Amino acid sequence: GGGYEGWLKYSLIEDAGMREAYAEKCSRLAVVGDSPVMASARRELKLALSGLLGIVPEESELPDRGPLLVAGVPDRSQLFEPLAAAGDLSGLGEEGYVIESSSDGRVYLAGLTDRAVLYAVFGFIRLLQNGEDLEEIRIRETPANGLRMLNHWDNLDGSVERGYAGKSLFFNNGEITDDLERIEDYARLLASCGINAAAINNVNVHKQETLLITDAYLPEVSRIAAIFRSCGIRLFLSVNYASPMEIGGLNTADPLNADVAAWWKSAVGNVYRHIPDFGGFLVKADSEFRPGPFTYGRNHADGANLLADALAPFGGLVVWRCFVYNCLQDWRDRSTDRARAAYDHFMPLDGDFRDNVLLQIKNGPMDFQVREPVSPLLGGMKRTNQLLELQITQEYTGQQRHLCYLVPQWKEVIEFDTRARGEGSLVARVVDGSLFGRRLGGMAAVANVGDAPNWTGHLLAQANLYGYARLAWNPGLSSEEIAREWVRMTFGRDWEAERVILQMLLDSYNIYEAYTAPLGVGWMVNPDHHYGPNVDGYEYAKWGTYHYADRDGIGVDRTVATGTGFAGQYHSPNSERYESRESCPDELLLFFHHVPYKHRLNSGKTVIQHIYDSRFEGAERAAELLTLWESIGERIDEELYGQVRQRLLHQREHACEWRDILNTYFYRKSGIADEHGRMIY
Ligand code: BDP
Repeated sequence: GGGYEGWLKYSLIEDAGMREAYAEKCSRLAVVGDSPVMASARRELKLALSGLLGIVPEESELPDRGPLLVAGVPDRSQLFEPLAAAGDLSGLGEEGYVIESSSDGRVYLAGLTDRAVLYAVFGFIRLLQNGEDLEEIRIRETPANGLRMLNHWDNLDGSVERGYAGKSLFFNNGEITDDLERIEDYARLLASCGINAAAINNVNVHKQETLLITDAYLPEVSRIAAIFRSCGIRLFLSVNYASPMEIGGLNTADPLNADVAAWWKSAVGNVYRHIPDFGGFLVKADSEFRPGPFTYGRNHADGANLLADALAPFGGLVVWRCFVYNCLQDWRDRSTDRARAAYDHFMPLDGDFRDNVLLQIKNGPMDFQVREPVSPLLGGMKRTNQLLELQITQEYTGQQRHLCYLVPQWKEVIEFDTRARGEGSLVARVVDGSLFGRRLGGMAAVANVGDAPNWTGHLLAQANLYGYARLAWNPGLSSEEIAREWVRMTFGRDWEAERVILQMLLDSYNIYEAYTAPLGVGWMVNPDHHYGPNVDGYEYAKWGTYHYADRDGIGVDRTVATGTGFAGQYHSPNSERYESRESCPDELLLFFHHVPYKHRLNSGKTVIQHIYDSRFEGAERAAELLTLWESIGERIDEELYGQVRQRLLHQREHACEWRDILNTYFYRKSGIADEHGRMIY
């Protein structure tokens, strides 16, 4: 209860007709194979059938005729002969699956590997949860992205960097957790929506965490890896670039030094002795005080390739982050605009990385703000594997106290046309590898979970975890399709509740944007913890200058003509579109331009009036979220209803604080009154 089951809440389907029709199809079950993954598949199917349909299917591997649900890899049993005869399965790859019914009442859940069968099983359960028709069903699904990864920013002491849902699921007080049951349930949730990789420790690797790749921790880490394995998930670890010095006793971590290379080789060999399917390393280097190759006058290709060579013999990957910038700048010249940094560092290295390196690029050039343009590095590089990095944990988007369904933001990112190879060069195609014919690619995202009873603190924030995973599997799904699935699976099938929760989810990102920082400026938050409004909190800090508001105007000039030149990092015609005030989209105007308060947006409003209007409107709409939720109070489990209501109450109040502080600030700066006289000064 309390949201713990998440979207795998298998409550009895209330519609008796539907339930019975399903029950008939599922009355007999044959799961072929008994590997750990197949055991997960069998267990999950039985759990779902008993919960959703109230049945315990008769299990048999050799049934004669009649209805039968069959799950497995086709060439392992004669049961699949009709399926194999019906179509070619060879294109499914390692993770693709089919769900097909036959005329004699059978339903096949099949794929070429055990993992694929597990996905077929979860796909089938989702059909039941969503009330889909099983007659003449023919589904064929293959994931668009090879890597569908989560990054956990968890520390060994049990804290979670930017975590808003309690303590770590993996670590506790300097040890690996012994609550493995919780990890099993977590792995089920992830597998159900197709996550296949997860780094379990923070990218900021501190002293103690450096030891995770040693015998001090590997025996316990391998137990987590085994649970993950049974759900088709490969475990990754974040590593400290200076490990050879910190734990290897060397006096350098220079990537071109032979002793350093030998040290990594032996460290990696040891990891694989414990975890034979270990995924690889996630690395944050030369960023925010983390060590890296710059110390030795080497570049990031040297750095990444060193680790890649150690991992390659075992099939391991290096996920190397591009979040590299000077965090102690005070921006006196254009070369230090933080927005430019990732591109400036990595573009010259395009083509220099080994095949088993993926560069992980944050969606925007800055850092997970509510609104940023898409990073020009995505689609900038053409000869390098690229992984899109998103942030599920709501660091800058309300910290899981505000409702902010992020899938609409992510959809805008993956549908952005980079123009790298002319029209249609979407980010989705850059990262899935198809645009430039890359073998590896995918998405990674910072997880939003912790040991909170409902995993994510805000119950509705579960939709972000689910949504990210579904999008990584199939970027073509719409925000609404994903939200609808999640609502049905979590709350059951109640049309009125579904309509209302969908509306709340789908509007929430725009609402959040409307009462917080306007038109792409970002960072008007309290320093350090990043929660709540702070108009100048970062404005004069050495981390960077972000909105440039003075008495005459606001915004950051990032044009080529008069600013930092950042707009020039995009392919044409995006670069020209951002360069000009007229064609720059309103919502990004202040990211690219410094304009007078009375500058007119394409919407027809002045910038200052837009600021006032949208903050008033945003706060009003935040209050409506609560009203909407209250309107379905009777239809929702009381405890869940109460959890969410409490957060929406806080959001309503906090949105007013945002509105008032922002509006007062801009009124004082500009001296221009609100046209509608809503403020009393
Ligand atoms: C920022 C976070 C910081 C992370 C950093 C990163 O504030 O906690 O360490 O990103 O991505 O958003 O490395």
